[in-house]
Amino acid sequence: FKIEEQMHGALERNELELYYQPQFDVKSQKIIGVEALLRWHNIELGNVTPDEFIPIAEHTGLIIPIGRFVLQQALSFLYELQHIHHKKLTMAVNLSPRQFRDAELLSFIKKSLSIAGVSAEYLELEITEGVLMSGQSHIHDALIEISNMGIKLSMDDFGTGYSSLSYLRQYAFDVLKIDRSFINGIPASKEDCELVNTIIAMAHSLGLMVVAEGVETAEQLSLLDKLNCNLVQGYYFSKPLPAKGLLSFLVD
Ligand code: G
Ligand code: G
Ligand code: MN
Ligand code: NA
Repeated sequence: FKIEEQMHGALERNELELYYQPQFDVKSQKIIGVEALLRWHNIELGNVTPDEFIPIAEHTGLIIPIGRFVLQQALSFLYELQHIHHKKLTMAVNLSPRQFRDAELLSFIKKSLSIAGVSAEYLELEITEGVLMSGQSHIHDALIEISNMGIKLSMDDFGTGYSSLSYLRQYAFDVLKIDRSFINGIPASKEDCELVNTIIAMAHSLGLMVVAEGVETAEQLSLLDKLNCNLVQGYYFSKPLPAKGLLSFLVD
């Protein structure tokens, strides 16, 4: 209850901040983009993790204004990265199921891209199977329109829910992100190695780029390279960083 009560004023009190976790190309080991991850610091509650507050934001509907704030912040930082720091990076933003019930979602995204002055191909929207499972037609239409706009669609946390091949075929996904619970098990667990191998091969057969999440060791990276994984994200390279921290990471 305390979290819900404090969440109502979090935006107005400027308590929300985006962190950015770099994503790297496995072969070149160069940074190719970042994922925006929301952080909340409240005077009374301290740091509250997104796993705690996102479900409450969803349930209360606060995810609508918060999600808009996230998109605007992320796109304005993307402009800065591209046009001030001359880094042609991509920006991945998480969308939760409730945001698709906002009739203005698509027009808001369009307007925000145009105000920020960045082109759609550099924006990637991450969704989980939870978004697709409802099977609602407005979600179907929204996903089609998102890809028609040139925005990249990414399937997040792949392997954890009711991940289904048919979702990947039915919608124009560009990216598949293997959940870090699988990456955690490699190379030690034979089963996880086999699963990761199979997921990568399947994704490639559907023309998707594959991101491994939660890469923490050189051994994991080297196996992912052998399995032809395209991109990696994880503490081995960098934790999520505040905007300033990311900028110093880029120049170092
Ligand atoms: O940053 P961290 O690993 O603690 O994130 C935990 C979860 O919160 C992840 O599943 C992530 O997708 C989700 N999350 C983080 N930031 C956002 C956001 O801006 N919007 C939504 N919808 N989810 C987010
Ligand atoms: O959106 P998604 O569910 O993928 O959220 C990513 C979450 O994973 C973020 O909260 C981020 O802080 C966390 N994370 C990113 N890299 C690592 C990692 O290497 N190890 C662990 N344990 N967590 C990570
Ligand atoms: Mn994500
Ligand atoms: Na994930």
